[in-house]
Amino acid sequence: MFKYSPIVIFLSCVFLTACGSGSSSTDFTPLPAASSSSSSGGFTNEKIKINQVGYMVEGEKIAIVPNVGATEFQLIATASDSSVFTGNLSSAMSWLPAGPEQSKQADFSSFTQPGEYYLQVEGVGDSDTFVIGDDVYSALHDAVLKAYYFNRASTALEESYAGQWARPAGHPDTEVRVHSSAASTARPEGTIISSPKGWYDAGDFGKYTVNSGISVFTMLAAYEHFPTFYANRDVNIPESGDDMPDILDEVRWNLDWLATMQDEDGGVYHKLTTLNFAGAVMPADGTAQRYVIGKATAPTLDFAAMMAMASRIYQPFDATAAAAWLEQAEAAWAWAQANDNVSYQQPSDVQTGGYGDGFFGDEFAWAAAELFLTTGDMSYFTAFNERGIDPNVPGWPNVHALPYISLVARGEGALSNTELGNLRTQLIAVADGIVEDYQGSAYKVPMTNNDFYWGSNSGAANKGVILMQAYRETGESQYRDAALGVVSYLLGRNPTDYSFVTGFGHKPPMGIHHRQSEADGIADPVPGFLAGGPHNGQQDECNYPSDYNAKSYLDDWCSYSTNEVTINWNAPLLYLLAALLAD
Ligand code: G3I
Ligand code: 9MR
Repeated sequence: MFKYSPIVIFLSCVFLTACGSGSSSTDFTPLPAASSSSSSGGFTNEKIKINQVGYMVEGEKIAIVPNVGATEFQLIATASDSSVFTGNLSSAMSWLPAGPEQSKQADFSSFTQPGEYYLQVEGVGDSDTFVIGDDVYSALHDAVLKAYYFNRASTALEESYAGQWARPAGHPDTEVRVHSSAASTARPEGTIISSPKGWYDAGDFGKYTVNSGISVFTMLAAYEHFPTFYANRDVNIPESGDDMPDILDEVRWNLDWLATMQDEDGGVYHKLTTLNFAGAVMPADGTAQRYVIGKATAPTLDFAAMMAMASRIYQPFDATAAAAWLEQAEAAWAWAQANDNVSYQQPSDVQTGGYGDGFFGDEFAWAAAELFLTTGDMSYFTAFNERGIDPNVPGWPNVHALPYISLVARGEGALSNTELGNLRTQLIAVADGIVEDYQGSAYKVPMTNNDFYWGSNSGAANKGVILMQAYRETGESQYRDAALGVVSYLLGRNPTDYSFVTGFGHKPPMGIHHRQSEADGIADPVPGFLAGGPHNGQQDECNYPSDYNAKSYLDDWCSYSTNEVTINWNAPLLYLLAALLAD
């Protein structure tokens, strides 16, 4: 704990107009904490941690006040500069991922008047201003969806859609070579195939089938669960105004590419990339030869699941594509039955992303469930059951929960009440564990020290997706509150003080590991992307401000382990925001 002088702060609040303005007033010099070993989240950076984008009217509204002696907080309306709510701070708590710091919670959940506010606590500067309102995540949701447009391969981004981030087309991918690792009798090494469109995976220009799997699932689930929310949602992409919702137009860009990734025997290529990562160049300048690389069980099953799911969802809009995709899904399923244990091995001449996985039970279960829901063929449900897969928090190599989410959402009528009830109970049990972690955490986020791995922010967001399944099923507010906690964590209520989405919040990431954003000469990165987030792996060997998991984050191009962006990290945030907004 640091020492401070309440009198100095009180006087400065009386005499300085800035004190009540919502901007930070730091007219005192707190003494450094004896126990803090780090400058990140240290005293040069101490402030009240809020959701910088804002809070929804109903549900949890909490800010975190680190290292403070005060016991009370005030909520101040910016318009009148007067206090509208006084609350007690919680007792001081520590959170293992944030190191020895002690923080208190300022809980103003019961205050439900929309407007603009800031928080005041004696001994720390005022918080930044924030909004309380029901539409507070609407623009954010749309930007998170629009980010996929910014990562489209094989097309120019026109100014009318991309604004200052307009750019020439990159990677036509009409002359892609079959790598030796992907060769077959029908398509020997060196065969040229056309495999255009799709999204760049991340800050690199690769297109990876496995990582598309969970991304496409999560986006299509958002549409399948909240069709009304998406019906007239215009995010200003070239297809806006056609007869399909924009989210389906956007995902279609990737599905059209995926449909070209299947070999003639039904097996599916693992990825389409160059042999090495490009430098920090614009897409149009990444001109090295591209290859389809590897053919394996995981990409083939992910493909079967995605195409089966897409087939039922696009059926009302494009019956021809829907039929073709289902045929492709079934061919992929058949290939995987005959090749059920082929793991991807990175060839020695290839350096691009691995996305390797050695366990396929969850991918089998997921593909089986999607094929069942699309065809009604019970043998697929039997195949799902035979795998004996239990749900858990999803990630790209771990799709155990995906079949549960689809079956619970869509299984009514096709499954007995007992079958559905069992699936539902298992999914809710995962959410219950997440709620427990949320309630016990000083930052009110369901993240334990073990959850901080490469892409930790997506782990948090995926917990939010699971929580919203339980909320949809039960209507119990504890699940929604914990999901709101995840959103607040990602948007600034965290030890780094960053709102982790580009373009949103008072302190968003500016140096994401994203080639276009690094190379385009524009100060602001492409908006709407969720940064990977803190963890102490530090694989890129950049200079991090702290080794504590929740503080080991660097907003710099150098940090590809914490500050890259990818399609599978944006997707759970998109789902989470859609679920909250559609409620
Ligand atoms: O599987 C182990 C697990 O058993 C263990 O408990 C856990 C603890 O750290 O680690 C798990 O392995 C991690 C693996 O991801 C699976 O989650 C590795 O430590 C971690 O280093 C690995 O990170 C992956 C990273 O590539 C490096 O391979 C990220 O998940 C993955 O998102 C990222 O993907 C890259 C693509 O290759 C290329 N495109 C950009 C993309 C994002 O950075
Ligand atoms: O830029 C690459 C990023 O997209 C990947 O996620 C990351 C891990 O595979 O690798 C990055 O490329 C780095 C390479 O691995 C090592 N040299 C520095 C590259 C980034 O500048």
